[in-house]
Amino acid sequence: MKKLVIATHNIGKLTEIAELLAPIEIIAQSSLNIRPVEETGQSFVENAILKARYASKQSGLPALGDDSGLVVPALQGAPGLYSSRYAGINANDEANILKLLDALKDKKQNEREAFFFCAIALVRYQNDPMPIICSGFIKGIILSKKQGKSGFGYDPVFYLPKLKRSMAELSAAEKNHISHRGIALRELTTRLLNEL
Ligand code: ITT
Repeated sequence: MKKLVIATHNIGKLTEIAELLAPIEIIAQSSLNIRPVEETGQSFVENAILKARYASKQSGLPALGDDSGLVVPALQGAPGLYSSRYAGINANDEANILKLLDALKDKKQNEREAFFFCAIALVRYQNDPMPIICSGFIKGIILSKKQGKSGFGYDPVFYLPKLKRSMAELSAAEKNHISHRGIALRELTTRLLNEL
């Protein structure tokens, strides 16, 4: 597989995926004028497949979908599938973080436990009956204020106790090494190599 359409409009995700999948030539779906598909699934995996299939249908190329988010068990799994629009349909990272910190403000320390989860689906063609599905997760603690400037999304409030830093205080390489997306994409590359 030489060319792969990446079914995301999120620049942060795209950058991480490009680094982890080199030397495959990746094509952002926005550069092909492919609109985001409606995310109607009930799980990250279902939405990752929806994104990949739609991008493959529109482009005629193999495509990869990433559906990911932050899961806080003490908030019944929120923001979950709605992580990118937690504070509203056009919410930015700042507004989403503020809403999260507000939702957790009266919670006990052990209720600030959270997970980043990432599902990756790769379809070789639109109707691929055996998409490659990989996933990864990482556990952390939600801080009460932002720390660090790297990464994207909820990274500045996602604290990694073992590293004593937030995800936004890691370099891109350090984040890729441990992150939910890094884990899922390394599994994907192993699976792709086994197909050659
Ligand atoms: P696409 O659908 O175009 O891929 P999106 O940002 O809407 O972009 P999702 O529906 O998968 O993608 O939502 C993912 C959200 O979860 C993302 O916007 C962040 O708020 C959060 N998220 C996912 N991975 C993250 C990471 O590595 N670091 C911080 N936040 C992350």
